[in-house]
Amino acid sequence: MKTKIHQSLIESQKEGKKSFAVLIDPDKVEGHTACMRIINMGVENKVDYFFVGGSLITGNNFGQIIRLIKEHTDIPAVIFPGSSMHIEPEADAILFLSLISGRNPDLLIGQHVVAAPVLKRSNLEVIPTGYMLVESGNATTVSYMSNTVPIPSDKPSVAACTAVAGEMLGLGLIYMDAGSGAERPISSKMISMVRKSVDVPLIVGGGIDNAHKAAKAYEAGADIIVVGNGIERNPELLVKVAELTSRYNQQLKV
Ligand code: 1GP
Repeated sequence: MKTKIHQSLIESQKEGKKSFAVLIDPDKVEGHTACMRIINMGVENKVDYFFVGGSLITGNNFGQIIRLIKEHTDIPAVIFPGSSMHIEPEADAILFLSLISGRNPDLLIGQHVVAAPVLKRSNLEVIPTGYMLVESGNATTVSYMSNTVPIPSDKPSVAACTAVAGEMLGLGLIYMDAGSGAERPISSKMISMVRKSVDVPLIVGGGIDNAHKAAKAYEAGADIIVVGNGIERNPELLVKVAELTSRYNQQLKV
């Protein structure tokens, strides 16, 4: 089984290096030009990953976005799936998300059984990921679509125990998500408690719509941050978060 991207995330974490993933939600980029704009900005600013996906995809441009990324960049295209329907063999990897904050068996194991034979035949790197939704003020698409109750934002110990259980089950990444367009990103306290509780790389996303929030997530212990909605509204945010990430990583060299 391929482990290249996962291994690289583990190496980066060991070195204290931060990574920046730009989330492209296929329903939110309209047309080739808009998509290429984000891809080109990602290349110019050396983002680490493109995540592609969302909890609900209504259009048919998912595969096309992955192909554009593959044709124009060496930046890995990582599928962030909402269901077993969201598999595109041309991508580099897929986050094989188990929604461990919820108690919906379909998203803990059901969709995975359906996806398994397709993934087995593909050349995709499958990265087992403990996916944790955290309450963020408003009801997000993912909280509604997943039919689960997110972890209360003021219960960092619940988040920490959930992450530890995920790690004990062998999941190789933890992804804490406040949901796309979240009113409030995940608190520093919760990120920091989860960071101290597990050894696997930690992804944080949802509601990071300015560089200050991105910095707070990094400082609290996120190894990878994911920004989608904020970049769709203001593409310059991609430049700012890339600069921030690069500054963090430069400090490691001195
Ligand atoms: C959502 O974590 C991602 O699942 C990114 O969230 O779109 O709010 O940046 P935003």
